[in-house]
Amino acid sequence: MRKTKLSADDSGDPELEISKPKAWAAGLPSLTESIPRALREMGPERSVKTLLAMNQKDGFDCMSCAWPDPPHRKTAEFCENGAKAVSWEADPLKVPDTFWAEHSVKDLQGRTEYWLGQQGRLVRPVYKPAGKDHYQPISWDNAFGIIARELNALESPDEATFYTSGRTSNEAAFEYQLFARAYGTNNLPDCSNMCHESTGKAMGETIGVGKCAISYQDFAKADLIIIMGQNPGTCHPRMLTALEEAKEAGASIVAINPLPEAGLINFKNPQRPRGLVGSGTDLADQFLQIRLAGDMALLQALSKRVLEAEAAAPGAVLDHKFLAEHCQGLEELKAHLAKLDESEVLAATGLRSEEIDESAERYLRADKVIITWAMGLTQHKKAVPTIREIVNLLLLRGNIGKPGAGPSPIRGHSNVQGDRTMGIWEQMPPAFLDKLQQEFGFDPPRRNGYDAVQSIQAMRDGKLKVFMAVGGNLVNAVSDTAVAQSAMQKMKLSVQVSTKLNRSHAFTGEQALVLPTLGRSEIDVQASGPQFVTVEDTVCAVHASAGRLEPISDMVLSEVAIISRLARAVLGDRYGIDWAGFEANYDSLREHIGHVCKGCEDYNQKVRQEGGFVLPHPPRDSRTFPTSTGKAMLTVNELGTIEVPPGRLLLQSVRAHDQFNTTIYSLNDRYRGVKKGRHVLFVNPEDLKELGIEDGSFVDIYSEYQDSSEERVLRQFRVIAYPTAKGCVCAYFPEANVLVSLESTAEESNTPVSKSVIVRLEPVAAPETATAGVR
Ligand SMILES: Nc1nc2c(c(=O)[nH]1)N[C@H]1C(S)=C(S)[C@@H](COP(=O)(O)OP(=O)(O)OC[C@H]3O[C@@H](n4cnc5c(=O)[nH]c(N)nc54)[C@H](O)[C@@H]3O)O[C@H]1N2
Ligand SMILES: Nc1nc2c(c(=O)[nH]1)N[C@H]1C(S)=C(S)[C@@H](COP(=O)(O)OP(=O)(O)OC[C@H]3O[C@@H](n4cnc5c(=O)[nH]c(N)nc54)[C@H](O)[C@@H]3O)O[C@H]1N2
Ligand code: SF4
Ligand SMILES: [Mo]
Repeated sequence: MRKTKLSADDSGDPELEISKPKAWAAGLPSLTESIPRALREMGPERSVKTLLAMNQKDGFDCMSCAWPDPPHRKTAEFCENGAKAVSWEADPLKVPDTFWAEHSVKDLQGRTEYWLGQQGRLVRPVYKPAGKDHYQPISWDNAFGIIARELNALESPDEATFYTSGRTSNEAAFEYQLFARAYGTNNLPDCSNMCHESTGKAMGETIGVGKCAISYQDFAKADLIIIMGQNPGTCHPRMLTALEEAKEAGASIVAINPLPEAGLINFKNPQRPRGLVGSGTDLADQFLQIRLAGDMALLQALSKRVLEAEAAAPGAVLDHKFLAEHCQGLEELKAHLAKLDESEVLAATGLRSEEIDESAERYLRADKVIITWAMGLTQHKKAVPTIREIVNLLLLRGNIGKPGAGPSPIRGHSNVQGDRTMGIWEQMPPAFLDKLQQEFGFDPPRRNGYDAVQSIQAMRDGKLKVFMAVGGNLVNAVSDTAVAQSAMQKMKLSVQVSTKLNRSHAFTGEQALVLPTLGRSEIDVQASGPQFVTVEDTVCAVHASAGRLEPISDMVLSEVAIISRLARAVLGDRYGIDWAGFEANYDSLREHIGHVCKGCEDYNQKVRQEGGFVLPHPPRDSRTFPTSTGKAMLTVNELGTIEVPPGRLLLQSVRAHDQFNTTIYSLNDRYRGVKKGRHVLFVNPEDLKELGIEDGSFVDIYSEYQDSSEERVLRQFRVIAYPTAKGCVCAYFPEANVLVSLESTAEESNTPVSKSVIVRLEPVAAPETATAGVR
């Protein structure tokens, strides 16, 4: 059967092909790409069963991104990347039992993510004993016994850390945080620490809720949608449908990005006949090609222009009633922005004054404005103040808590937002911990735990001994890959609950366990019968999800079952929590969720309503702002710009079209014109000329993080002349993580600064395996 197995080391990208980047996204190629892939990977029966059930009211939630489902579903309610995600998960190929004897851990270390993912589904628990270099099959009971032995031997529960990736269901997430806290620690890092943490921090402080303040229907009601630091064509493809509908209803769109991303410019809707063959919809009315990390300056400049317009026509520009009733901090903001230096803005953004004027005019002409954003804003040193500036700009004209308006962070993983609602956070507020105490009768630990970066630092520094992860691939997703790998290798025990192999299974503690789990596409039957789980999307809509496929193997357990059995092994009957009851019937978990989690009252009943329910959001629903002052806060943020020394460039890392985070579906990035290779660096042609580097040649990329003596380098990357903003280069995540110092994190949110790394390029000879790779 199928499966092109690439060699372990595909550096040099021997078959690399480069073509012109695309101006448009989706359309026919998205169907011709996704359907054959599904058929090839899953076969016809599984393809029909999965694709037609995906995102349907009685089906399962797409496991890829957190984009919401429209109120009225079509028969095929998925995009190309949703199809890739389910094809990857519902792969009928199994990692054979013989695999573990054939491949040592050392051997796995030499394999790429792509190769590891191609080996098929994990179907039995495996254990790597101390001093051995091979995993070997083990029974579930013995696996839980080992975890219990190691956890119960620790001097303090704070010597263990419990990571979650955002695919985990609400039920499993609630149970997992309950287990960690009953065991005695708040060490609950998650992928959100590396993702929208900056958003949560900025919005929590300024409007009182760290989540998106609009509903799906608001897109079609907006006059203006500003898309900042986001690549929806690849990362939230069905958002393009919502944007197309908004345009048809009269909205204009401004896109702000250093890269002219395909979907931002034009969209050919694969769900409509004319989208398949025609020229599609021009999406962005204005494209601002901003420099990396220039957004804070731009947002301040926009707010300043709004305030100047008000000064020129007093009473006609600001939403005075809203500001007076609901906000505070206007005078301070005015005084601060009056001092804003336009030349600093132009230097930081790389934009012309007229471009900023035009955006400001668009903002002033619109009564209802939505601003969306993703990793292009959250993974910078000044991410939190930048997002506070989004809030400033919106508040000035009352663009929140009314139809068609509001701040709209677009989440990444399909249930990353739900996991937080369920209590996966190293710093859950006291109100949540009090509820937990009332519900379960034990006093949860109150001291904040470690986040993702702090966990790796604590491992490196010998403060942690056990690492456990429900999903994800922390070693390869976090910054400073080499540091993360060796930090993990200091653990006494590492445990990964996973569907497929990844590099976190290759960099392990002294002892290691890999526990195979069901995916979302699979039927989950427990003692009380078939179960469903629940998830929350980026617009706070919660709904049920039930798989359609027979499980890959009867050896595999659901995440809820794994956590339940683990808790029983580790805690016995401590606090009298009915872990076995949770596993038998997920309703019992949902009963507790209803009592503990904010907005989840009557959870069992509400998630059974058709289409689920939407969580309350006071700023969105009633312009109530649960901040420390009870008002929405306009804030003063000191502009911080990055000084890039001469001859140096600013590097960001992005996702290719054929990947989901560290999962690599193929080595192609269709929209950017790259095929069969990932070791590439996109550079502005003028920068190449200034540096005397040729398009198609090879460079070593050195990161120049000031406070560090360590050398961080990516070797032999091929340079591609590309229309990125001047001075700004781009490579792929996760490869580029090697360049991000663990200590380089965003102020206030501690998110790795993956989108602005100062780098130096050094020309080198082509690797022996490289071919011309020409256009
Ligand atoms: N197919 C697919 N879908 C995904 C994922 C995936 O890997 N693959 N991952 C999921 C996850 S977890 C997440 S968090 C989301 C991520 O969704 P995105 O944030 O859209 O993904 P990135 O590839 O990180 O792209 C960042 C975008 O921001 C731009 N950018 C970078 N720096 C700046 C800046 O300083 N200013 C501005 N204005 N723009 C900037 C980049 O050019 C790029 O277009 O996608 C989710 N969906
Ligand atoms: N340089 C750089 N670094 C980044 C980013 C960046 O833009 N640039 N982005 C950051 C962001 S936004 C994020 S969200 C993180 C992502 O960090 P993670 O969430 O840790 O990484 P993923 O690659 O999404 O995890 C993939 C693994 O999850 C497992 N898995 C898949 N489905 C399931 C399931 O249903 N159950 C279980 N138990 N396991 C499953 C599979 O084994 C798979 O290999 O990376 C961050 N790192
Ligand atoms: S937009 Fe996101 S959630 Fe929707 S089908 Fe595509 S990948 Fe899945
Ligand atoms: Mo993310």
